[in-house]
Amino acid sequence: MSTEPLKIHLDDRDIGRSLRHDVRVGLTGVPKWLPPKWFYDARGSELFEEITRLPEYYPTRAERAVLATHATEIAELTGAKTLIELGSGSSEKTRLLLDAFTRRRGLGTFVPLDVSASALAASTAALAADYAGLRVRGIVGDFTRHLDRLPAGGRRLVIFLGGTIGNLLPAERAEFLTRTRAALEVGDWLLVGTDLVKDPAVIVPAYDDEAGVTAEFNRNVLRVLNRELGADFDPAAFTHVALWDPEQEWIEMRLRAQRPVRVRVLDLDVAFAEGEELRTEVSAKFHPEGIAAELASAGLHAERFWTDPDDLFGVTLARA
Ligand code: AVJ
Repeated sequence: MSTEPLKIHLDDRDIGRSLRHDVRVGLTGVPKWLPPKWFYDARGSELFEEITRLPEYYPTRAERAVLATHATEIAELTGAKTLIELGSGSSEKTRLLLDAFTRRRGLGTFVPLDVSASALAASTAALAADYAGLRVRGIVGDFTRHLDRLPAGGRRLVIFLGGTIGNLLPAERAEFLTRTRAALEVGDWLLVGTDLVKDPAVIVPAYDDEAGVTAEFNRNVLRVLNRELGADFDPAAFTHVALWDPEQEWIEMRLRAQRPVRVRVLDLDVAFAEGEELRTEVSAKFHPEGIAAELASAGLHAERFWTDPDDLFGVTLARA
């Protein structure tokens, strides 16, 4: 086993600066909004792990089924020497791929990239202990900003799992894919997981579960603002809303003020009217043809597309 020290492209000062910027822009915007990346402090990451085990939240199980069935094929087709995971989190599903690459031999390095140094330190230590002979080189960074810092050379496979690409708005997604392509060389690969468009009666409960875990996850962003910026949100004054937008084909999560609310944050005095909503997340769903077309516009060629037996979730393997 070997773990190298984390490469830090994002420190607490950068994170603080970008949080303050996002809060200033989002809470003075009409309508109000916040980017979903601020959900994931330690508590938010735990709540998300809990979400992935809920009966209503199908994406994690469906994607795991795809990877379990096709990991060997992915290892063989790509013959990757370096595996790079964007937004790696706990790297749990990644183990299916690492197992397949281990059986095949030839993979030398695993590079998880995540904004959370603590999550990364824990996952790199665990992976290096379990995969003898694998170099684990964690990078603390933001996948929308640090794609130019990926290690060069040696037949690379970049993976972006979980459907997290759906958190980006269409223009951001196009930019992300273009930058990913620019970071790759001809012959390198991208594996991307996308939740698929289906009956909203299946999608909406995944974002509005019976046990209320997603509601707590959603409200957690207010606790992050209270702790990190000294804001005075009362999370109990906001109810969780999950809405399917049939035109955009995405889920929106919002927090709705139950009563008129006034919040002090930074040097702002933010007023919510009763019933006013704060958008906290967009989670886009995809059609197979749309995914291939978006990849192609960025110069990435979809060579395989797999789904789980219930066609809930898609995984695309594309070549640069
Ligand atoms: C981690 C972004 C893939 O959009 O389904 C889960 C986050 N939000 N429940 C998703 C999430 C509400 C999740 N991603």
